[in-house]
Amino acid sequence: VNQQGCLVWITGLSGSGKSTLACSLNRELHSRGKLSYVLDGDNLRHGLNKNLGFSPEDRTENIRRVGEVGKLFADAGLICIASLISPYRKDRDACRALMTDANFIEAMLLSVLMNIPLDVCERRDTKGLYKLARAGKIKGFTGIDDPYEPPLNCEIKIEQKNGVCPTPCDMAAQVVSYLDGNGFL
Ligand code: GGZ
Repeated sequence: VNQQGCLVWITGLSGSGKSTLACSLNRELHSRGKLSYVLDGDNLRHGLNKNLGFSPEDRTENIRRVGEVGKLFADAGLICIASLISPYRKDRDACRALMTDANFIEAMLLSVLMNIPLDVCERRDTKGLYKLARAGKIKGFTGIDDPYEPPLNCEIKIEQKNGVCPTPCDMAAQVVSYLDGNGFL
């Protein structure tokens, strides 16, 4: 593989479009002949992380594990795309620190913030989870009764323009353009 690995870390609220971006980016990279792989928080919770819930401690452990796995993929030269709410700044910072001392190749973590307002995510409510959280049937739901701390130092921000969310294609293009401009493609 003639490719510099990296870990693209997508953070944001439930329903902000993280998985959609991850999937679209993965497809775009494949079409360019690049090796990439998606680590999706929600999916990993059925396997690697199935013993974890949503307490602050469990979220921290969830993010730590995905960070470690992502580091391995990046060390192997892949563009690894991690898609997790990862609501706490300290947990994301720990992943970034982990990557800094990756020793095989100079792997890097790029943080992507899905900067989509809570009311937009809540209106989408694709899985009906916000409704359950508002009704008190899910406790500790991110954005409702558990905090989301946006990154202060992200490389890429995905945002609405004139109240319209970018398409999956546009979001992927924004990340691809960053990767291209920084020697990862
Ligand atoms: C947030 C929750 C919760 C609580 C279940 N808070 O939108 P989804 O449904 O499909 O994705 C969310 C997923 C979050 O998993 P992560 O591994 O990304 O979270 S974290 O990074 O915080 O560890 C959501 C669903 O699980 N979900 N309960 N209480 N999201």
